[in-house]
Amino acid sequence: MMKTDPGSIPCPTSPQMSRPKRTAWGVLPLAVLAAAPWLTARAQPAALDGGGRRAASPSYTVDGSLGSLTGTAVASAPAVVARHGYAGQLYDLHRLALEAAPPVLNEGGTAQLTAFAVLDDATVLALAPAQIAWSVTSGPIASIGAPGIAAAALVYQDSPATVRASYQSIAGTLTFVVLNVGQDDFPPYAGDGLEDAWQVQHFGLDNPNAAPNADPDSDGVNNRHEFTADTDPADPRSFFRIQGVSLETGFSTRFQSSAKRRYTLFFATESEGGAWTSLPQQTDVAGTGDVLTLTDSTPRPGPQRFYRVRVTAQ
Ligand SMILES: [Ca+2]
Ligand SMILES: [Ca+2]
Ligand SMILES: [Ca+2]
Repeated sequence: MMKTDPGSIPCPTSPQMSRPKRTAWGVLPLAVLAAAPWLTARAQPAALDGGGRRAASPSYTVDGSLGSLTGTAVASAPAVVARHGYAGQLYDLHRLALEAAPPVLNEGGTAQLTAFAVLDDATVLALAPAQIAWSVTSGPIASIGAPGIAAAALVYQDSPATVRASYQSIAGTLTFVVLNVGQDDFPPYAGDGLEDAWQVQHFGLDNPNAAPNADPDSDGVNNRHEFTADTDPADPRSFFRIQGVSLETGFSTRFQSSAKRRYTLFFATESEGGAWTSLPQQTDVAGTGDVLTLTDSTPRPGPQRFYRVRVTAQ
């Protein structure tokens, strides 16, 4: 910085008005401030950031780097937002952000739960699993062990589950889906050959009347056959049967169908114990949920013909 002697300030009434100026006018205001006895502040112009080089003034030096001490850094996995250039940071916890990996969990499987603290300045602080207290709010989560491993229970249908995390004074919840992978593994209906969702639909979660050989509606058709035909096992009027036949164009038969089942028409030209043959155009016909008609329009030899209908799950 250039220094200026206050005694050299030009005076309009001085004879020196005609003499050449010997001081640059650009520094005059600073010289006045330095000399004024009623002011204590002193301006010392200098670069504050040398962009990685040393910046200095008569009173201090600064070693800095624009590249690493400023700005915001963001990482996606794990999700972290950090602001640099501060010796320390004071913040308030705003909320918890929770994640599950994988986000959709198979029944009987496990998922890693993770929590992040979202701060009041929108930055994110990663939290160690041991810092979080986890609990199950609802749904088929059998347990949450350390460090944040959630174990899914067996289910009879795709089911939502909600877990809760707490950290210091804040808490958050996360809801995800537990997928029904096996159709016959849900206790106490596991391994009996009947679809668990069908058993729960008609008998609730734990009912001995749901057993395959039981016939709780006393219509002579047990639950195994009621399930195969997707009829109502609690309604004695509901079971699979042929409702009528017609010989106008070959042979036609009609019956109440289920939209969740498929139907095939077979024929035999001898006795019922003979060889059954399916009709190509009447094989695995999708049910409609209404009355369905299957037809054999081809003339068959012999005095007698026999027909039957097979029903299978989709
Ligand atoms: Ca299941
Ligand atoms: Ca079952
Ligand atoms: Ca029955």
